[in-house]
Amino acid sequence: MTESRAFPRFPAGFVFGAATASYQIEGAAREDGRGPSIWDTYSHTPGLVANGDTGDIACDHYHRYPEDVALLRELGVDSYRFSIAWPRIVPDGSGPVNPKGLDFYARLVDELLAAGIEPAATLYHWDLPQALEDRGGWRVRETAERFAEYTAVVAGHLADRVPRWITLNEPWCSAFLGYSVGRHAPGAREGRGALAAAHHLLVGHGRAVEALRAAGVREAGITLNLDRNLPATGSAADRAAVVRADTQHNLVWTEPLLAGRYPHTEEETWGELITGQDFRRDGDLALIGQPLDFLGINYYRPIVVADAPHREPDPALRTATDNRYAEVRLAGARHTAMDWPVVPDSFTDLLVALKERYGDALPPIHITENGSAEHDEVSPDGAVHDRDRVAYLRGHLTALKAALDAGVDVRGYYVWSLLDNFEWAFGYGKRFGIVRVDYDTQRRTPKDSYHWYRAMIAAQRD
Ligand code: IFM
Repeated sequence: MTESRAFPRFPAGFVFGAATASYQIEGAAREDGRGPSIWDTYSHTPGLVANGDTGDIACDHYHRYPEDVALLRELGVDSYRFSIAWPRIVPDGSGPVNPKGLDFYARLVDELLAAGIEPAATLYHWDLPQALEDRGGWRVRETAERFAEYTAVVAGHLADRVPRWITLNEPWCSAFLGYSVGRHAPGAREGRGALAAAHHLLVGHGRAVEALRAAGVREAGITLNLDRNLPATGSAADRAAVVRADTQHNLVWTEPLLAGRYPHTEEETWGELITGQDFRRDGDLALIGQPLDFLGINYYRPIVVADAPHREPDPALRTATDNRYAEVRLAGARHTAMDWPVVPDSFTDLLVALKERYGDALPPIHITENGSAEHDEVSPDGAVHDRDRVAYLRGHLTALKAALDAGVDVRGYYVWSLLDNFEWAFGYGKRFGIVRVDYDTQRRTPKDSYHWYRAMIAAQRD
């Protein structure tokens, strides 16, 4: 299984890493002055998260981080991507800073550096302080300002030791799953609110980049979950549906970030983003589109899209999503435990298409997440022989190498995830880790995929 000839070979200096996020692994939700976040509120609301799961304890990483850093060192990664919990640093969203929160991340960073691992910090992986949501959340511009202040505090403390910074993780999820579909915190189902959230997240990103630059960080970027949308058939209607899906999921972010403009009204979608919204201000596009050192991309699967002209629009959502298309199951593909199709070639195609669209305006790319949830079982020998995850990782790393060979400037790859963890509305039922976590005992067991990834990294250095 671990013969080196089976491994794709990456250029010298290519960064291999593993990723996690604060609410998904830390636990210690009420410890050392941490304030409540929107995910505490959401997960404690009956019926919203599978099995009533919450992040109260999660992987108890807050206490067990030395063990987790030891796992990373043994894995041989160059870099570890973690996120900082805003409500640990500024428990009320504004006002006093909590020194114990800063200390926790300083200890984690020091532990990583001592293990020879470069820290990569995400500033916002969805755990907004509840106090800010109570004042309007991402619907209001004030939240973007508070985000910049929090960023300045954290960067002022850690910029000397953390070279790579990510402002936002997957703002599409924050804006649309959070404020339109209601499947993520804060669970709102609004039209205009979601559009305002999308815009204010981008403004917050721009203000945070300014704060990171002022603190002298080496690399600043943002992470997007970009979709590879495929037409269900070759019909003109399905191809038009793909344009609508691309506009809503991808271009709404990449156009302002990389091309300094809002997306066009292709297929009459997102009209509201084009015509003047009162939450927009002069200068916003310049702020949002300032140069980045890298673009983070999270990729998991393609989405097959079909025209759905007769779908009844949901009045609450009609200004936020164009639901004149539907997702279709991809016949013939293996599906993961998330029911996501496994199509590594789509990964190559997504990256090549991005390069074709943006050319030299596309900054170097880091794949900040890629991985799969599988139906893992513990074997009688105590091991987890997660063959499907190994095949997924092998396929996607090979597809990534094909994108490099096609001329896409990709500098790094972070597997999602180091640990099994709290998979948002799915709770603990979905396992993405290359290390199994027994949630009763908190015992960590490296799976076969961990050993495979370790051998793959080691093979690069032969
Ligand atoms: O677990 C999430 C992560 O928080 C964000 N990107 C997708 C992952 C898998 O769903």
